[in-house]
Amino acid sequence: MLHLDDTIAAIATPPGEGGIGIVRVSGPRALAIADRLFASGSRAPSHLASHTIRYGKIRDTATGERVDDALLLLFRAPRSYTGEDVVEFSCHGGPAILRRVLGLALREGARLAEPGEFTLRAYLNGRMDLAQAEAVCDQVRARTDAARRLALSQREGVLSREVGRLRQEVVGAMAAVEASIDFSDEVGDLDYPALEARLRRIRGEVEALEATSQAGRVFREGVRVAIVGRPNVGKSSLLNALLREERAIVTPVPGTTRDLIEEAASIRGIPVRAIDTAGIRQTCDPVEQIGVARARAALERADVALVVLDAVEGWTAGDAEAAAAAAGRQAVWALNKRDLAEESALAARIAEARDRAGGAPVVAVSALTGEGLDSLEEALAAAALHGALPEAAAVVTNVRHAEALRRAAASLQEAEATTLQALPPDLITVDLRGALDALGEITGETASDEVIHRIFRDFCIGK
Ligand SMILES: Nc1nc2c(ncn2[C@@H]2O[C@H](COP(=O)(O)OP(=O)(O)OP(=O)(O)O)[C@@H](O)[C@H]2O)c(=O)[nH]1
Ligand SMILES: [Mg+2]
Repeated sequence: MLHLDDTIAAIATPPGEGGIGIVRVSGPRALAIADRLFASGSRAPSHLASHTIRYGKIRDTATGERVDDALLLLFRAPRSYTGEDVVEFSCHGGPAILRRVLGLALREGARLAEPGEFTLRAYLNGRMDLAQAEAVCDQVRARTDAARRLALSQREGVLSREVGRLRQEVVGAMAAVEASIDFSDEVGDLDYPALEARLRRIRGEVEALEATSQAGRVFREGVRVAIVGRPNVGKSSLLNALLREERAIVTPVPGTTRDLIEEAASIRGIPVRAIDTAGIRQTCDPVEQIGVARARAALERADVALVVLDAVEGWTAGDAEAAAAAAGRQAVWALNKRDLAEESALAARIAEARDRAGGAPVVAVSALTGEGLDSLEEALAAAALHGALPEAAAVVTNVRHAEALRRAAASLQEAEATTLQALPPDLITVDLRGALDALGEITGETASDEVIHRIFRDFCIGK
C-alpha cells in the first residue's frame, strides 16, 4: 500500500443524495484524466494554474455522452492535500452520477483508492506527520464541539510540536552522554547526578502529557451513562431532560420502563450514550424481570452510573438495592423531584444520601422543572473525566499515542536507573534510543509500515 507511483480515485462524499458530490483524483495522471473527461472553454485543465476552479461539462469520451455539468477544482503538486496533482469533480450529488464519473476516471487510468489513501499519501509526501493524519480521521468522526476542537488542534500540530519538543530534550541528554564517551578529554567524565536529574525532569513531562489521555479519550470516544434506580423515581424523565427530548415513556405507574432505551447526547461537550433502564426491584412479572436483568447488565457496561433517588420519599430497601448494584463504579447520585420537597426536608435528604453515596457527588434536581440539571451535567462530566478537565494545550486523545508515551517514560526510567548505578554511558544511550523511538512512533519518524497500515485502514474511502 505504501507506493505512490499510480493515480488513485474515489467518491469523497457520503453515499446517497446531496447538494453536491465529489469525485477526487490524485496522482501523476490526475491532470491527464481531467483533460479527457472535462471540457470548459478552450483551455484544457492541464493548462490551468494551480488552485483553479472551472465550470464545465463531464463527458464520456468513448461515447461522447454528456454525464453531468460540474465544477473542476485543480491543485498542482506539491501544493495539494496529498502533495500530488489533485483534481476534484464537484458534481450533482447523486449516486448514479458519482458512480459514472468515478468509473470514467478509472477507465482513464486511475485505480480505486483504498480507505484513507489520500491522507496516507499526504503523510508519505510530508504534508503532515502521522499524528496530524490521525487527527484528520478524528475531525471527521467528532460528534461534539469539544471533540472537534481537540481534533483540530491535533491536526494543526499542537501535539506533534509537544512531542517534538520532548524528543529534542532526549536528544540533548543523549548528546551530553555521547560527548562524554567521544570527547572525555575535553568535556570530562559524565556528571551522573546532573544527568539523572535531567532525565527525571524529562520523564515528568512525558508522564504529564500521557496523563491528559484519560480526558482526551473521553472526549474522543465518549462514555456510557446508565440511569438506574428503583421504579418511579424519574429515571426516564431525567433521560428526557438530559436529551431535551421526550424520548422515553413517562407515567406515574411504577414499572413503566421495561427495556433499555439508549440515546446519544452531548454533556459539556462529552459524547454520551445515555441508557435509561427498568426500575430495579423484586418482581414476579417475567417481562419486568428481564428488564431488571438488563438494567444490571447495562450498569456493568457503563462508565458512569447515574443513581436516581426520590427527594421526597425517604431511603428505601429499593434504593439500597439500586445503590448496591452501582457500587464500585464511577457514580453520580441524583435526588430527583426536588420541586416537590420542602427546603428543610430536602437538606436532610441530601445529607442522608451523602452518607450512603460512598463519596459519589449528590445533586438535587427536578426533571420536571429543570432545576439543578446544570449541576447534574457538571457532575456527570466530572465523573466521566475522573475529575480531570484537560487544561494543557496538548491533549492526548489517541490510545496509540498514550501507549507510546508510556513506553517512552519507561525507557527514560531505565536510563535513570542505569545513570544512578553509574554504569557505562553506552548503556544509557541504549535506553535513551528506546525513548526516542517510542516518541517518534507518535509523529511517524519511527513507525513501522504495519502500524501505518493499521492506522489508515480505519479511515473512510475518499479521505
Ligand atoms: N414533580 C415531579 N415529578 C416527576 C419528576 N420526575 C419525574 N416525575 C414524575 O414521576 C413519575 C415517574 O417518572 P418516570 O420518569 O416514569 O420514572 P422512572 O424512574 O422512569 O420509572 P420506571 O420506568 O417505572 O422505573 C411520572 O409521573 C413523572 O411525571 C420531577 O422532577 N418532579
Ligand atoms: Mg422509566
